[in-house]
Amino acid sequence: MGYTLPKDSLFLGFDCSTQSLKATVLDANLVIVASEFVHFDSELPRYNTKDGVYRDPMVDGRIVSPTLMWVEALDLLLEKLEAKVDYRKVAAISGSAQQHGTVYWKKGSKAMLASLDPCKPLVTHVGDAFSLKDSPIWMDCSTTSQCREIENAVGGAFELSKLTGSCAHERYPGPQIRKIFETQPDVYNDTERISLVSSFMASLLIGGHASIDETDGAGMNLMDIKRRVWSKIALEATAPGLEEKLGKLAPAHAVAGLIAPYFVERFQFKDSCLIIQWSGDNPNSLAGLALHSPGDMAISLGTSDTVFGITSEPQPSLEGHVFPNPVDPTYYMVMLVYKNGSLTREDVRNQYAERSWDVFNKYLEKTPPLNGGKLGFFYKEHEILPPLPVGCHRYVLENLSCDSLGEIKEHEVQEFDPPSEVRAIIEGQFLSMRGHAERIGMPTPKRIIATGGASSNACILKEIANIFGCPVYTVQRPDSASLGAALRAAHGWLCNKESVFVPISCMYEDKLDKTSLSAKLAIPAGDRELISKYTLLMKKRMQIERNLVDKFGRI
Ligand code: ADP
Ligand code: XUL
Repeated sequence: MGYTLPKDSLFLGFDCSTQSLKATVLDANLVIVASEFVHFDSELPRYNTKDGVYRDPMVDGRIVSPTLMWVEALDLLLEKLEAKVDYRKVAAISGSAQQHGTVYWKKGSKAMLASLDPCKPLVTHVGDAFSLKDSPIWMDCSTTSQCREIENAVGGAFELSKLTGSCAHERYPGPQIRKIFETQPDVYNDTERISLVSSFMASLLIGGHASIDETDGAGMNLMDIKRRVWSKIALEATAPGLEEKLGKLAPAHAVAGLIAPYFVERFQFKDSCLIIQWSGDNPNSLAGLALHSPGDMAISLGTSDTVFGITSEPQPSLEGHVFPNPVDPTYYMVMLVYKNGSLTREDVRNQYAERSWDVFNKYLEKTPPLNGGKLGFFYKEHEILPPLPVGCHRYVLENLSCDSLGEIKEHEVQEFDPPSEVRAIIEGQFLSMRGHAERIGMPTPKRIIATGGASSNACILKEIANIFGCPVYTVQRPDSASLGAALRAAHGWLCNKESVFVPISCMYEDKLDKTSLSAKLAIPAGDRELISKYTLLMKKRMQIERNLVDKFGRI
């Protein structure tokens, strides 16, 4: 059965990502009618961030963002968007945020949130609301010892993965919270509530502490993935009294609350405007890309690179992540995450391609597929997958033309010529995605939908089609996360109206092409012969990667 949304209504979706806060507005036909963004570094220069973050020079791997910058960005974005959107028509708002970042609300902050004065900007009200000024974010990797402590306490990495959907990861809230409990006990004790970036932004909008949604909650090493409740054993392994500080979990399609009077008076939203639970950026992208069946794969090329798909039978492992599907409670999403995404590509571009994507693309076009056997591993940041420290490793492979893995030998080199550096980073990143996706049992993709900033680059998409051997699609806007959030706002509104869960596809079934959710073929599948050569190269790469992890891997 198809459902229609009220004719004149609008649905607003945000995405609080690493580098910017974005917004997308959908009308009742699920067509984008407006979008806007605030770029943190350039538009909020007083926070002095670089790429939206602070890298702590004193503590190796500690990466945080100023919590108040996100607060100020919300007011600023609403001011910018006001010229384009009649806020009185907005029936519901939802959002997306970088996953895993944590916000620490001080004791008494609930009362502060409940009394926001519309005459003054948000930032003046919550300036003193946090027990920790800067929020540890997904790029942080300073919690290795806490990861091991938590894993050991629950019976090992694989046990934790079976229980929560992932083994312990440095960027996950469980280890982050444990580190604060261990190293700053006063901060931990003074904390009334811990939010994820997603539930934090929802909290501002409802003027109260919003629940953490089950999907983003799965990315914490704290939630029982099967039962979708906090896991007592994981909580105990992390910090005392934690359950109370986390509050309740809620499904991603649930209503978090009505919009706070602050936004009604300051921006003229209707007081009946619903705030639907916010969730993580990757889950929101899954919704925004309308992924619906196993074999649909998405590659998001943002600050981080992620690969994700859908499954009904998740198999938690040591490398990927399992989350509940944010728009279908019967399914799960599986995901791989790379920290060295766009910023590492930019680094190679700046060093070898005159700081220009045009030159970068020219180099990609003039170098042959397989790069004459030049294979690179580029880690500008500590990598998650594989767990390797900062560094670059370059190899030249011999006998690549033969069919047997055993006969291909490698020798290490210091540097390639600039065009080969460019091809090496691109081929390396996508060969790794293919190798790891196969290893965690993601179905062979029938099609790939590319999204995120770098998906606007057709030369990069061509390499994806060649390496994976399937067609690559793109969407109207590379920012699928805020689009997914706007769609989820409409979905949550509908579920609330019907007082029952409504499958999201009912909203666009038979008319996907007329909505802004449709995907367009960007690059057809690559040549079959080339794909089998890439298969061999991928296997060789996985072998070398294993050796690198044995030699340099973080324990
Ligand atoms: P996030 O949402 O994580 O903040 P985005 O998805 O907005 O990030 O992506 C931003 C990144 O997109 C930039 O860091 C930049 O490297 C990359 N990007 C933008 N245009 C291109 C291009 N033409 N080719 C490759 N990468 C690009
Ligand atoms: C996912 C992850 C990143 C962030 C980036 O596990 O760490 O993709 O969500 O915003």
